[in-house]
Amino acid sequence: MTRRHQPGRLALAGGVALALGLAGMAAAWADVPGSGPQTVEIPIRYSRFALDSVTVRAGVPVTFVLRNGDPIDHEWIVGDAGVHARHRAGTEPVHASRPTEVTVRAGATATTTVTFTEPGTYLYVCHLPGHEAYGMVGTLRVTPGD
Ligand SMILES: [Cu+2]
Repeated sequence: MTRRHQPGRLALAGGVALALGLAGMAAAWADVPGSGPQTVEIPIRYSRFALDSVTVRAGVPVTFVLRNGDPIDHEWIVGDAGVHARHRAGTEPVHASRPTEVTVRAGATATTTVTFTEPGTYLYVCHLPGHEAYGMVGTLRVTPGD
């Protein structure tokens, strides 16, 4: 069972806190409870992740559908601080070999399925030049599984 929320329709308090935490970004989030496979759609518009907070459970496969509505390429890289430090300094122009590192071409949709095993708070970031600084960042929380 999948429960997805349209941007801006729920949990105003959480959205406000998130907006403050992420420099005023328009906040939208998805909380995907349950133990079956999940799907989360993350639209990309105007060099932002339109869904900028996602909560999933550890041990549950989650398919991320990344829809790039922009006329330029983006990428979706999720991980801990070490992963992002590496990509900030990295030179890989295209990501295709890891489910947690995905290139999303202009106007295209990419999908990837990830099963997170470690509860914690992670970021997903576009590390193309200037995009992170512009605000192309989202938060992924992994809660303990059943
Ligand atoms: Cu980008």
